[in-house]
Amino acid sequence: MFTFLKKILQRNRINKPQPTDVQLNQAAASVDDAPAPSPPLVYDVTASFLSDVGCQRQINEDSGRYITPADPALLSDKGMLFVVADGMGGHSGGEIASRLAVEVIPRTYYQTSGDVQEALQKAILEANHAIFDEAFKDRTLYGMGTTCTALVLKDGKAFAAHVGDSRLYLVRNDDIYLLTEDHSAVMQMVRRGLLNLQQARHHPDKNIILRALGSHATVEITTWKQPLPVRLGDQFLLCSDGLYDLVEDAEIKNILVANEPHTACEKLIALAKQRGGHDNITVGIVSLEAKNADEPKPLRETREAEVWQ
Ligand SMILES: [Mn+2]
Repeated sequence: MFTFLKKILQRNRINKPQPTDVQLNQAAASVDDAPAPSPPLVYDVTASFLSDVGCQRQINEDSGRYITPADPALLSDKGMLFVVADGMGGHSGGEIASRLAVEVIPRTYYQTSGDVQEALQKAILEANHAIFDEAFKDRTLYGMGTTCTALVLKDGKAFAAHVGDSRLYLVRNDDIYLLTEDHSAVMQMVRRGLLNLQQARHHPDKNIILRALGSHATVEITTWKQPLPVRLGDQFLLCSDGLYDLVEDAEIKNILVANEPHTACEKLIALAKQRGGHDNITVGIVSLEAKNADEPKPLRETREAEVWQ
């Protein structure tokens, strides 16, 4: 395993002592010692996204979406995009903010040529503007915002960007790794040594986030300086806090390892609801499998996340 990758994964491995100041973009600082994959990694991607209102809320303010361009040239140029957004704000603000995020980010991303990470960053900034402008036009929506966690898979590499407390995990070789660090008040207290991770999990302020898309004219986006090389068998999970508040990382891992993506999404949501489902729950699972050369899979159409209740 490449040294830099080992460092990322060890630093972010769940159930190991975790440094609380993990910045994946720093951990992934050098790929100089990484040989080019030869032959290139060939894989099929199976993805499933489900979003559920939960047991206590009246409306679902989460949104999730994944896109595999039907145009082979666009797929080759920009890869596949996966995004989860968890909206907040009065009236229907949260719902509108998260929906705008999952509309504007893919549209802008696929219209922006060039570097993947730059295009992703531009797309998220564009979503920030769109949400902020919408709130400016309709004062009942003032202050609405959304989290955003986005993943791109292209040429055997994963690129990510996030704002807020939605998360990206990786399940690899029967381990689970948290690849994002929540932009939340409790995680800041953990970094400062005021709370441990277990206390943070149950803290009354655990839902206070420090950054959101659309609530201000500008936003600071966390991205990786280097992409993460993927492996066959890797499974990525994007989720809103409605899942990880109620389901432990080890449980998430066990469900992903034992089930294909759609079933795993259903089981994760069912488990969160069984435990109270106090928030909306959105889960997206992206699984990289060996390509079956005899049965080429048709390219998938763009699909909205399904609502499963
Ligand atoms: Mn939430």
